[in-house]
Amino acid sequence: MQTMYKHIIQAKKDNQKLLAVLIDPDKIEIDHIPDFFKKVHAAIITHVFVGGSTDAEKKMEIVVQTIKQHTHLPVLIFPGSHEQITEAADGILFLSLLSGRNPKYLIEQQVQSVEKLMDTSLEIIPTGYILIDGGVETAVQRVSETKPISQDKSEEILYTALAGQFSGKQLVYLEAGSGAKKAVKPEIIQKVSSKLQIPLIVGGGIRSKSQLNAAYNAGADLVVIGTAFEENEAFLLELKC
Ligand code: 1GP
Repeated sequence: MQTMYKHIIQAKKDNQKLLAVLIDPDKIEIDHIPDFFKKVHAAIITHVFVGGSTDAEKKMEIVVQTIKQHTHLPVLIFPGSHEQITEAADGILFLSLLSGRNPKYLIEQQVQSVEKLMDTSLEIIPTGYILIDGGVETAVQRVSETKPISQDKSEEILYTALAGQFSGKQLVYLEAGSGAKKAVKPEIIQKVSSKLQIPLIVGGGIRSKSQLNAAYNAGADLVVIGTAFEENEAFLLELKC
């Protein structure tokens, strides 16, 4: 049963906007998780995403387990590779990198993850992942060896998102990349959200309340913020419930 996905769909219908904090296991100290989550719970955060392009210290499992001990928010893995999959989470964004033409991230990683996922209790949410130029070379770009789509090519972004929907993805994620200089432009979010029937996630480079609201007003259903919270936890307190 897709409990979390149903909730996202319902939120979209009710125009209730969702906000995920992205936790990169390479960047968080385990001891800091309890304090960090006190701030998360004071803010309007609705989801926790955990993952990164790499998991150099193989901390994914312990990070997810510790987070689960300190929150009742839904925890979804946002994995950079099949090695990051852990049963400790509630669900997984089962990503295909639709903007790229690297078979490794279109299907190979997905096939390699099946052994872990075939008897899983994780909720699997098929997600079309679209990398968009955020003005700097991002980790996703380096690791996936793919090029992002230019923000000038809004038609290509729209067609890629719709190709994802037509091929059965349940979510589309417009990603400017972690630490992007330029977030996905509201005009692009608007163009995609006006045609897309499935929920739209937007992330990468969002650092202020005004950018967050601009993404929501343009039609993002769920926004993901990582770097801005890592660098300035006080930003969580600006987004009070
Ligand atoms: C990256 O979209 C997320 O995968 C979040 O990006 O770290 O720039 O907030 P930031």
